[in-house]
Amino acid sequence: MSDTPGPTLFSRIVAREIPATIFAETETLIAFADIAPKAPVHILVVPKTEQYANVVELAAGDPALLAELVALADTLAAEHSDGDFRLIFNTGAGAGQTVFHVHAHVLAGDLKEGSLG
Ligand code: DGP
Repeated sequence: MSDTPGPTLFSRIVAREIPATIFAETETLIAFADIAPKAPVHILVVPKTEQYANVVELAAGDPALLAELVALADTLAAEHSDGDFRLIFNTGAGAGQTVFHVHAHVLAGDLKEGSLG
């Protein structure tokens, strides 16, 4: 969480300090299963750097990395579903963001009732 000192939860997954089902890893990104899936395919795609808290900061600070993230989301959706997917960036606590290390929810298949990431 943002006010917890030290590495973010997702940095701890990158460091393999917290186990996760990892689907892809590049020099800059990691993708793993969401612990509480809201659809048959629910993958988080996360920049390894924790310097960007949300997608607005990422877009301003490193648009090429944002483009890489979107391309990896597309690849994963093609691998794990029919290629169609939702890409959700909860931005701000009021919008449901709980981990302040930018991440995209890649959702494919029918959403669980009332769920949008
Ligand atoms: P958000 O609410 O947009 O900040 O999304 C955070 C997501 O992170 C949420 O859907 C649940 C997921 N999550 C929380 N803790 C863990 C964890 O320890 N492992 C994994 N794989 N996902 C987690």
